[in-house]
Formats: sequence, C-alpha cells, structure tokens
Amino acid sequence: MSVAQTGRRIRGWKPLALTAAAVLLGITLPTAAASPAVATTTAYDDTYYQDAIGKTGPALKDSLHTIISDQTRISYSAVWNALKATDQDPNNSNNVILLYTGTSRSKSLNGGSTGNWNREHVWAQSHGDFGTSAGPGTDLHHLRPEDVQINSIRGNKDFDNGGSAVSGAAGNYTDSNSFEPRDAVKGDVARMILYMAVRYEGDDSWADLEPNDSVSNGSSPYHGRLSVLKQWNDEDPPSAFEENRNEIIYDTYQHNRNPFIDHPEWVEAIW
Ligand SMILES: [Ca+2]
Ligand SMILES: [Ca+2]
Ligand SMILES: [Ca+2]
Repeated sequence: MSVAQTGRRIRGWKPLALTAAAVLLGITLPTAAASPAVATTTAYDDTYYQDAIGKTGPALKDSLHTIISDQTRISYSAVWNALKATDQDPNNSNNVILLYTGTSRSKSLNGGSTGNWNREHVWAQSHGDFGTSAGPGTDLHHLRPEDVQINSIRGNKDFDNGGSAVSGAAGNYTDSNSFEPRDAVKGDVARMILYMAVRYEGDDSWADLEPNDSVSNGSSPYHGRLSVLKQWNDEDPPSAFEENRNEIIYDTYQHNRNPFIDHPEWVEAIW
C-alpha cells in the first residue's frame, strides 16, 4: 500500500488544516485526495465494450445500458449457490466472505437464523420495490452474502459517511438514515449501485433506478448518496476479489459485466 493510500484511510482527515500545520513545521504529508479512477482492464474494449468506447455522459450510459442488458436472469433460489461461487473465500473454498463484516463463514450456514448469512441486496429492494422475482432482485452484480443481523441493521438505508459504529461489523457505521460500509468495500458498494442505475432504465417491466444525493429515498427508485459514492469509487479501486466475481458472473451466470469494475473512470464520465 502506498503512503497516499494509507493517508486517505484515516477517518476525520482534515487535509487543509493538516497541510497548513505541516508547512509551518516543515513536514511533507502524504496526499489526502484519492487518485482519479483508472481502467482496471482494457481486455474487453475491442469486443464487449466496442460500442461504448470513446463516449461520455448520456451517450456512454445509453451504450452501456444496451450492452449490459443482454443477460441471463436467474431465480432467487439459484442466487444461494451462485453467491457460494462468486463470493468464495480465496483462502478457504468451504466459506464465503461476508460483505460488511469482512468475515469468512461456512457456505453451509446460508439461511435466515442468527449466525446464518443471507442474500444482501446492496441496492435496497424497497427502492423501486422490485421484490425477488428474476430481475433486479436476483441480479448478482449487487447481491452479496451478509450476516443476517448486520443485513437487518443496514435495512434499506441509503449509503453515506457517518454514524455510530455497528456492533459486530468493525469499520461500519450507521445512523437513522444512512449506512457507511467498511473502507475495503466502499468502492464495491459504489460500483454495485451505479451498475444498477445503468442496467435498469425503465424500458422493461422494472422501475428506472437512479442515484441521487438524498438519504431519505424510502421506496422511491433512487439510491443515495451519489456524491459520496463517487468519492468511494476513487478511494477504493477494484480489488482482485471484485474483479474475480465480475468474471464468474459474466462467464457462468448472467453473461453480462459490471462496466464500473472494468472501467471505474466511467463513473466520472457519466456522473
Ligand atoms: Ca446519515
Ligand atoms: Ca474494495
Ligand atoms: Ca436507470
């Protein structure tokens, strides 16, 4: 990890005040601002993303929507086994990694009881009320294994910085209207939300899902908070784990990709 990466993970970092103090003391500080996102891979630019390359703004969003809407839909019951593949612990093939807690738990503990993991909808199901029939409610690109109780604490809250520490999920914070995931998955959450916004445009039987800057979206088909999600996309670039699950979803299950994992810089190009 670079010095810059370490610097931006400090909570409550006040770059301007610290910079001023450092100048007085003659100290060189690490850069506080996250670097702008850059492509993770260009392997699909000449094929899968051919029609999107070179575009920006609404034209890029439209093009990506067409590309990623060509997909196989899976049933909600099939999501269990899919998550056991997409979110397998790289160090223990009997386990999955839980999104918010970051812990490794037996694949066989899927269910609805205390100590189980279940199917977390990162784009909250109620935001657009899409339920669990094959469609946005079963789209693996935003579904992750999570501890039953932590999933319940997250509920249908929008994402934002701030709040009190979540008991049992180190590095996560929540208050009455928002949830802040741990640093290592902040970018994952942002890219999942923004995938949903591009994939679902209201031209099928589902609502047009869109990001906004609110933390009180309730059952409206919106998810916040866009300004914070954009920061998280820069602060937490795609990891090998995130890239691997994108490949498994593409190769084995849905045959579509999350463009923001391959090209996180497209977040800024669209929003
Ligand atoms: Ca809040
Ligand atoms: Ca990450
Ligand atoms: Ca949309």
